[in-house]
Amino acid sequence: MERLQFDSNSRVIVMTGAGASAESGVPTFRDANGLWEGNKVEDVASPYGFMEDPQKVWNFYSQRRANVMMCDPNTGHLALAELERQLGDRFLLVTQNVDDLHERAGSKRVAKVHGNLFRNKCSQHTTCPYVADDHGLYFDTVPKCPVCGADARPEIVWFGERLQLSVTDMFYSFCARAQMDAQKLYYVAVGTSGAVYPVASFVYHANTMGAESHLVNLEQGEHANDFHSFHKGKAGEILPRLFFGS
Ligand code: BJW
Repeated sequence: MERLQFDSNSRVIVMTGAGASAESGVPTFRDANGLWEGNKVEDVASPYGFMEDPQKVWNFYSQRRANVMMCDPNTGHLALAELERQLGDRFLLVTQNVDDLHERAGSKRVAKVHGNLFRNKCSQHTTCPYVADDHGLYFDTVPKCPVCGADARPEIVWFGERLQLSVTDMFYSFCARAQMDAQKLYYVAVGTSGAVYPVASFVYHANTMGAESHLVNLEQGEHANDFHSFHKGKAGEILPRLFFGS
């Protein structure tokens, strides 16, 4: 595999999915033994599921929190933190992952497009502003919003919910800036099935903006056809070679 040769005119976006955390021990969503196995998606990852059974949803997320707290960043996370140190503001990390492994690896600027497993918000978030960090586990209780008393919920983007504009804007304005500054744009997606929109369509936008696009993934699904190059393998093995040649 040829190393990507970035120079002072390169602008790089890396977008990670669940596969980037798989080698750390965080289950993916759609693989065998994936997270949805045994749970109907709409029962645990939708506003409707939460309304129907908040305790069931909190049990699921408390289990997820407990698991992630026992995991450590892998060599893929570390390579991305190093790339950010080298490229500074010409690098943007977009992640669909709600875990905190990128941050623990040292990544500073992370656009968490699907939210944050370790933050809560109010279930009445369209009218109540409450949002706070929380590493608590709630297997027997549903925590309450301290502002209005409604149920609190994880700050995660569930199906049918809009992604935060301020976060997706980081991606679009980073691409636009490459064009304004006549820089060469790279878009590298890592460990994602491309099953979930709108993030699966980011590669189309990047390609339209002139990016050279790469997918690093364990398996070559249909999503690989959307990219100029496909690199088959584990993120923790491929990323250090792709970025640093070792
Ligand atoms: C490795 C590896 C290793 C393993 N190394 N690789 C357009 C068309 C069709 C549908 C829609 C559309 N636009 C919107 C929709 C609806 C919906 C959607 O996309 N549905 C699809 C199922 C079709 N999208 C939404 O609802 C989104 N909202 C929205 O669009 O709002 C619009 C709106 C407008 C106006 C008003 C209101 C709304 C929200 C999507 C939120 C997704 N959230 C989730 C769940 C969060 C809850 C939780 O975490 O519990 O986020 S879904 C789940 O999938 C999670 C992930 O971030 C996301 C993506 O999964 P990912 O990362 O790709 O994981 P996997 O498991 O699928 O793939 C892992 C890959 O890694 C595999 O390929 C492995 O091979 C590989 N791998 N080990 C490298 N070591």
